[in-house]
Amino acid sequence: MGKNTGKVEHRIFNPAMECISRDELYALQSERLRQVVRHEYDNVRLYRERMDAKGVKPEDIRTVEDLKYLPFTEKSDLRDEFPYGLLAVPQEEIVRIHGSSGTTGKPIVSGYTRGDVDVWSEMMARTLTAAGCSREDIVQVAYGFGLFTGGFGAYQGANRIGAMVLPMSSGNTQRQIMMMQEMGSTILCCTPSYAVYLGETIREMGLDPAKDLKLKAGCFGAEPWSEAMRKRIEELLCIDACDIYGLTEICGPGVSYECLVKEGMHINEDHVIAEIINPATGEPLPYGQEGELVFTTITKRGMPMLRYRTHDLCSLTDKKCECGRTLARMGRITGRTDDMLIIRGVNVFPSQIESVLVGIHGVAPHYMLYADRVNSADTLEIQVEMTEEMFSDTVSEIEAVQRKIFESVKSVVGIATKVKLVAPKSIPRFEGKAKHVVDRRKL
Ligand code: DLL
Repeated sequence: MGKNTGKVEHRIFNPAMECISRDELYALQSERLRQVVRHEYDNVRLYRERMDAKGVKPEDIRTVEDLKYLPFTEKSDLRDEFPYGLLAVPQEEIVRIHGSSGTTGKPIVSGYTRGDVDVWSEMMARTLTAAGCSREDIVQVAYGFGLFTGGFGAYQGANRIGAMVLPMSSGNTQRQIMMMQEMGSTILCCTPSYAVYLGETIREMGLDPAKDLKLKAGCFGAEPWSEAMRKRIEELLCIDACDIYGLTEICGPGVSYECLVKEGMHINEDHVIAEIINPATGEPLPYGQEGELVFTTITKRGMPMLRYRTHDLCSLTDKKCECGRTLARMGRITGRTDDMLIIRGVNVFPSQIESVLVGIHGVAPHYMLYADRVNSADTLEIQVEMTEEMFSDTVSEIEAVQRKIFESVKSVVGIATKVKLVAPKSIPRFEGKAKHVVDRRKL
C-alpha cells in the first residue's frame, strides 16, 4: 500500500464517460462502430476486400452484436501493409507515427491524426487520474520516448491533466533517483521490472522512500507482471502500484487502466470495443471466460483497427467497480497465444532468432531460448547446437561463432543476449510443434 492511508479517494477524469450507463454506452459504441466500419470500407483496400470476401457490407453492421460478422486483423496484416497500407486518411493528415518491434526487423507502425493524439491523451489522462494524479502532481516518465508509445503516452496524459512532467525516458538509474528526490516526483511511470530495479537501488543507496521521496503512486505496464510483483513494488517504493495496458496497434498505453481498487483494468470502452474469443475457433466468449483479447477502435481515424487480435490472454467483467466507474474491466494478462517474448520491453519472436541462426556456419537449426529475471532485469539466453564438424573445433573458433551470433542477434532484434553453444543432439526434439522458448521469469 502506498502513502494513501485511510479512505481511498477515487478521482475520475471524465465521469460522464467513465461512469456512463451500460445501455448508453452500448448505443454510443454501436453508433461509432457504424461510422468506423464505413470509414474503413471506403478508405482501406484490405478491409474492403476482406469484407467483400465475407459478403459483409458496411450497412450490415448496425450494433455491437454485429461485430462477429467482421473479419479479424492480425499483426501480420500490419507487417504486410507496412508502412502506409492501412492508413484510412491521406498521409498529410497524419501527425505522428509510433511503432514496436516486429518479427522481421520491420517495425509494426501506427499512424495518428491530430484527433487520434487528442483521444489517446484523454485515455492516458483518465489512466493517470485513476492512480490519483491531479494538476498538483509531478509525473516522472521513465518509459522510453521514441517510436515506443510508453514515453509519449504518459507525457500526453499528464499534460492533459496539467500536471508537471519530468520526461526522463528509460535508463540512467542514478539520475532518475536524483531527479526523483530533488524535484519531488509524486507519480512514477515505467515498466514494472524497472520499478523494482529503481526501488532496490533506492534502498541500496540507503534512502527511505517513505521519508526521502514524495512518490505516492505509479502506472506500470508494457509487460506482464503479477500480484507478487505489485506487492514488492509497493513495499520497496511505498506507493500504490497500478497496472496499465495498451498496444501500439490500438493507440499505445491507456487502452485500459487500473483504479486504486486494483481489481482489474477499466477499458476505455467509448473508444475501443473489447471482445474475448476462443483463440482456436475465433468464436466470441462470454464475460468471465478466459480467452484471446480482441479490440476494435471506434474513434481512431488515421489507422483504425477492426477486430484486432492481440494474442494476449485474459478475461473481462462488467461488474460495477467500487470506484464508481461502469467501464468493463480486464484481468491481468495471463499469457499469450503466440510465442512472442517481451524482454526488457522489446518484443522478441523466436523466428527472428531462428532467421539469424540459419545464416551462421557451424550451428545446427536446433535452439532453445531461456528467459530469466536476474536482479529484476530480464535476460535471454540462446542455446544453440553446434554441428558435429564445429564441435571438434578449437575453443577460439567456437568463441568466434558465439560472438557472431551475439552481434547478429543484437543488430536484428535490438537486445543483448547470452549465447551458449551446446553439443550436437543435446537440444530436445519434439514431435509435432517444436518448443523453442522456456520462460523462467517468476511473475
Ligand atoms: O507496450 C504499450 C504500453 C506502454 C503499455 C506503456 C503500457 C505501458 P507494445 O510495445 O506494442 O505497446 O506492446 C504491446 O505488450 O500486446 C502485451 O502483450 C504487452 N503488454 C502491454 N501492457 C501490458 C500489461 C506497449 N499491463 C504488448 N500487462 C501487448 C501485460 C502487457 N502485458
